[in-house]
Amino acid sequence: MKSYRHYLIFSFIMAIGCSQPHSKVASDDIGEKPNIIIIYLDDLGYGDLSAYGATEFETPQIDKLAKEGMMFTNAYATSATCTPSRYALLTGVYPWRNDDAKILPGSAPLLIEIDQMTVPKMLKNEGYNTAIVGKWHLGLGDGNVNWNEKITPGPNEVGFDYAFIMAATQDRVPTVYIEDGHVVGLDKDDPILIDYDKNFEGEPTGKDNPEMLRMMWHHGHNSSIVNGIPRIGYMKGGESAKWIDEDMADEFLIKAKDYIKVKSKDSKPFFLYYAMQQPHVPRTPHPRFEGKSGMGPRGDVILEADWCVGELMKTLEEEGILENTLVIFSSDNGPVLNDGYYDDAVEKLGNHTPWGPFRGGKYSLFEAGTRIPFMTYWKGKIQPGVSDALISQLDILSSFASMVRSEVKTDDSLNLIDVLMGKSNQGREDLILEAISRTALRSGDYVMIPPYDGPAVLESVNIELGNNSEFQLFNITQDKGQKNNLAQQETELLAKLIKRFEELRGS
Ligand code: NG6
Ligand code: CA
Repeated sequence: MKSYRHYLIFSFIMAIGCSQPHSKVASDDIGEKPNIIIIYLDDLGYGDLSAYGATEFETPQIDKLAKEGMMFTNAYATSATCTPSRYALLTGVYPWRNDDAKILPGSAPLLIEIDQMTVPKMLKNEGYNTAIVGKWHLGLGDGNVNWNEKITPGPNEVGFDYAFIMAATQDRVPTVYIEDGHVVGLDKDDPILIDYDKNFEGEPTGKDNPEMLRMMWHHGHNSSIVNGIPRIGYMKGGESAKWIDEDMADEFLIKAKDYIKVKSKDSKPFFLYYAMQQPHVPRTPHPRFEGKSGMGPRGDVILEADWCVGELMKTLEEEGILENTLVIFSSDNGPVLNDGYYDDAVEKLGNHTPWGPFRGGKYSLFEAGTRIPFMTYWKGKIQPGVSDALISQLDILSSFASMVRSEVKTDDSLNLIDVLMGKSNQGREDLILEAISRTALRSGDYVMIPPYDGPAVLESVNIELGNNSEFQLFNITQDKGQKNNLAQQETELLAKLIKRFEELRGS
């Protein structure tokens, strides 16, 4: 209510005091403080939703957000892997500015500086209650975490009032939930020890004890065994705290729903970052979803995620806050089939194309690495539509800041609130794309990839990385599959884009 009153006073002053017309910004959204939910999937590809063209299964709940909200077709994650994308999403800073923003082990220290601005911090300053439920993967503690005591700094120190997280990924130890800095269900007499270099004496591993496995590793993932699944990193102890993989979707959903139910009765607005684990490996659908996609566990967990989104949206409706909640849906990077386990993702794919019309996938500088599904939904506020405006997850910080009338912005994060609200099609002119520390430029209709050493294909996952000894230039609007390298023929354009790339990269 307070914000609305401010808005009225502001409008009144504008009306009496200014002969100038109002700014072209959609002024009726400025000063609004809706609840905000970011639903963020892990490794979900552009082509993994029926709204984005998947034909081999249906994702009706997520499609509803796309069809009844704004569905973006030129939206990007900041990076083709998780940690850097999540870093940029929360900080509004390009991940390549931070040398440590790479896929982190579960024992890595907190990547975000505690005095750094973040989306939750900015919203908290503007009166929001803030929470994360789900995957963190941005490091915890100071690099020498004792998992048996309070784990700090972490999400609570970078702006989240409430945090229920897994530290890194489903395939990395520690395989436990952490709630506001404390391992959930820990028995102090069975302390957790974590090591990413060497095993603890006498503990079985995926490498030496294949007879104990119910999911076989393909590459990596052959260290400690938890629930019959071999992981990355070594873990000892913490038996009572270990998660059950098949229950993870339900656990996160229950926490997210509980948070919404409590906070919807509060006078403050809330921000919930619901960071789901699907369809990252190991893919472990709840038995309710097993076999449902006919595509093996990868398809099944996408259907599971779709159901979770539906349940979350139902909760908003039941709590009567659907019309007061802005929901953003996206994914942290492009798709991968075999990401280290034999789980039929390749064998049972059939005609499904997780990468949509694009080339590459997770880890790739080609388009499918970072072009992801993205939609904004706000019942009654955002009119259904499709937008081809160029936007990045980087832009969330400055856009939300503008909406809630915070002064916060970063150089990298653009205020595109009108685009997110479907009121303008004026997106970015350009954007730096990143994939495992290599960068490229998207500018207008074009993508320019500078020469990079290294293999053309990451054999273990069978994905083209985008490396080439020559410059690559594609018209990504006409040539979505990046088949036609224009670098030789469009030399002037290439030179212009190289210059722009260097300006943006500051090199
Ligand atoms: C890689 C893992 C992969 C996945 C990825 C992180 C190996 C061989 N591969 O190193 O399975 O965990 O890291 O994925 O260990 S991400 O989506 O969190 O970036
Ligand atoms: Ca990911």
